[in-house]
Order: sequence, then C-alpha cells, then structure tokens
Amino acid sequence: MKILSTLILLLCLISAGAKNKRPNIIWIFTDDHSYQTIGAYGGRLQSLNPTPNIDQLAAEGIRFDKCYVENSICAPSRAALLTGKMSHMNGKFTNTKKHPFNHDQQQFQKILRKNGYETAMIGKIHLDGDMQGFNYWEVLIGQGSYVNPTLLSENGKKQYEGYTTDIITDKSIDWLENKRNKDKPFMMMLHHKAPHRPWVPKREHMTMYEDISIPEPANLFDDYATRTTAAHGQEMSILKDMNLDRDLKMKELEKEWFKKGGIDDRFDERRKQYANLNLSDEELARLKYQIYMKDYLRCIWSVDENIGRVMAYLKESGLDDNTIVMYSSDQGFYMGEHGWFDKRFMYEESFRTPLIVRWPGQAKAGSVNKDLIQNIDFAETFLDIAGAPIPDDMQGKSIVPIIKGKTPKDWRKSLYYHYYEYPGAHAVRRHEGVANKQYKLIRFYGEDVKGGEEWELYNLKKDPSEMNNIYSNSKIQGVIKEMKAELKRLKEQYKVQ
Ligand SMILES: [Ca+2]
Repeated sequence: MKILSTLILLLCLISAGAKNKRPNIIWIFTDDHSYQTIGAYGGRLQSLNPTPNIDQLAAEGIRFDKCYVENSICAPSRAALLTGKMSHMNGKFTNTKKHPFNHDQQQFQKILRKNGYETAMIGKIHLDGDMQGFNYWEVLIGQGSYVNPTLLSENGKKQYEGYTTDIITDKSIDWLENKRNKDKPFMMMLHHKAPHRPWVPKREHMTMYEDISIPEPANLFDDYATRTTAAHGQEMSILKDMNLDRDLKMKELEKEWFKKGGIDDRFDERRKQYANLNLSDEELARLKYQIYMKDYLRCIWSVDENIGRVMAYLKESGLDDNTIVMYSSDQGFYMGEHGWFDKRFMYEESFRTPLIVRWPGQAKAGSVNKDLIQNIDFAETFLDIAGAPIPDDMQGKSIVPIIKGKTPKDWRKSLYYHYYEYPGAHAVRRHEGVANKQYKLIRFYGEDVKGGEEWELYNLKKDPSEMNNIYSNSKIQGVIKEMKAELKRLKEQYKVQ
C-alpha cells in the first residue's frame, strides 16, 4: 500500500513537473507589415537591412514563406486569429460596425486559460468591446494612434505619453516582469499598431534612409492591361490616392509631436518638393513612393528595435529557453507593387503575410518552410503547444508538427480566400478565390464588376508578380475547370454560404 501511494505521489510530481515545463508563447503581431520589408525574406529591400532583430529570430528559428490570410484586412484577420475560423464563421466580415465581433464566442485564449495558462493581450486588437479570456488586457481603441495613445483595459481608458510602439513594448515587458502569475506558463499577445497608415515614425528615426533612394518594384507603373474591373477601379494608388496632408504628413509636420525638438530639414525637404514643384505624374509617383517607403521603414525600425528589447529581456530573465517567440502580421501590404499601397486583394503581396517562429530545441535554426499555412491555423497551434484540447469547429490545423520539421502527409494543398468590404475604403471589389502553389483563381463579384462576375487566373510559377491574367487563354481551360472544382470543394469544406 505504501509503495503504491509513493508511486502515485511520484507520478503526480512528474506530471506537475511536466506541466510547469509547458512552453510560454510570445506572439508578436504587427499591422500591415509586408514580407518585402523583412530582411530575412530577401527581395529588393534586403540591402537596406531593415529588420536586424526579426532576421535574428529567423536565423534562430523557422521562416514560413507561404503563410497566407483568409481575408486581408485588419479586424477580420484578428478575429480569425482568436477564433481559428474564417470570417463567415466568426462573423467579422469587415472592419465596419456593420459586422461587430461577438466576444462571447469561442476563442483560443479562453481555452488556454482554462488549461492553466496565464494570458495577456497588449496593443492593437481592433475589435470593439471588452476582451474575454485574458488574465490581463490593455488595448488600443480602434485603430489607435502612433503618439500619446489611449489604451482601454478592465479599469477603463488611460492615455500615455510617448511613441506607441515603445509603450506597447514597455507594457508587455512590465507584464512579464511584474504582473503575471509566475507559477503558470503564459501566452502573451504583443500587438503593435505599426506600420499601419499613416506611417508616423518616431522622432528619433525621422531622417533614417533620407539620403538614399529606395529601390522601386518593377511594376510600380502597372497599367492593369490584362486585369478585370477591380484592379482598374481600386483607390489605393500611390499616385492618385495617397494624400498630402495625412499620408505624406504635411499636416503632421505642424503637430506638436513633430515640432518638439525641431524638425530635421532633411525630413521636410521632399515634402516641400511635393508641394512646390510642378511634377509629371511619373515624377510625382516616384517622389510619393520614396516618402511613403521611408516613413514605413522608419516605423518598422521601431518595431524591430522593440523586438530586440523583448528578446534581451527574455535572455536576462532566463525565460528565453522555454519561450516560443512568434512573429507575424495581420496581412501583407503593397510596397508600390502594381502602383499601390494598402492590402485587401488576393494578389500575393497582401494575401501573404510573414511568419517566423523561434522555438529553441524544436524549430531548426535557420530553416525555411514552404507549406501552405493560413491564419486560421494560429489558434489551433497555440492550443497544441499548450497541450490543450482543440475544438472540432476550428477551421485550421496546428502547425506544431511543421515547426518541428515534420509536415503531415495530408497537409492542405490549396487555400480559400474571401474579401467582403465593398463598398468601402479603397474600393476593392468583393472577391473570393483559390490558390495552390502553381495557380491562383480569383472571382470578383457584385454590381460594380462587369456582368456581376469576373474571373482572373495566374500562373504563379511563370508570373509571380501576377501581371498576366490568363483566364481567357483557351489552352488552360482544363486548369480553370480543376481550379473551379477545387474552389467548390473548399467552399463546402469551410461551410461557405
Ligand atoms: Ca492590417
């Protein structure tokens, strides 16, 4: 009897020990951060070394090259992140109040908390109302501001002085150090506002990149020759839709934040050019591109610098060995490709999003994965890491085996996408589509597309920039038939009405 009770006690101790060793998770999430501006992803901006700390995460972990979203826009992406469900299942179709997020629904953090994790959400969540399932939450209201932000928590609203990217990081480190229950494993969501429009840099970074010329994409002057109504009718053109006051900060320059400490002349110079010179459309597009890219990259520099601070804290506190750090963005962004800024389209730059995972002892340092991952996988992944149950109605799959280098044999071969916010900002027509590693089929629909429905097909291997819509090419009708069948199959699988 005594031996038996000793054995039971021993087993309990072992299992308690194993539980305490469950890894912590820090999920660092930005808003609108393009993979094109992450050094580790290569590309035309790599030589600028825009993200040394994110690159370090990739060097110590795994980089995902084919991670995609299901609806390329801020609030719906966050709803998919928390629920593991696509927009039509979680109810958050658009950024607008017409589709409020139902916080009472199932979300991964509620399950994680029930299973012994401390949970925290700090920064931009863009879902109105009180958060649920977090031991601690303090969030920006709506889009939030770049400077002197007001944050909402269980205790109400409070304004803070300073640069928001720094403040969100300060609060996150403070939670790690002082506010959490240190007897439990934790999951912290550190969500930046940056680098969302209007790309306001920290004062100290205002003149970074000022004396260099940022390389342009080859399709900065795309004429959409083979594309349907949607590409022609969008309102996200750098030339036509990027505005002087807010986007290029002529008005911002008058604000106290910019004036404090003096505005560097070099920061002001290009804006003066914009206002005073009589430029051709081509010259103007190029000048606006330079201003836009530099402000964007400066915002990214703050994000990256603060990731460095978090990593330094993890090391100092001894947390780094048992803490998984994941970096991603709510979707990708156009850095002048097709002449655009913003997102929304199923084209690669906004459909795709960065994902980097540092998991010491599990993710092989410096490895690269090209499986098709989607943002509906994140919730399941967090639960899997914690050994918590994954509800059947979540629509993604845990990527834990993939992080560990073992892709399941039945892993998905295609992705479903659906964008709903039209009429709306930037006038991107509603569309849905299917993509695999070779082809992408897009169906634009609604009253403002020709005939109520228009299709595009791209051969991603031959045409990675998606300049040549081959839908009407008679030689690939077999491919179209297959892709349409796959679209139908995915819609059934995901229960799209
Ligand atoms: Ca966004």
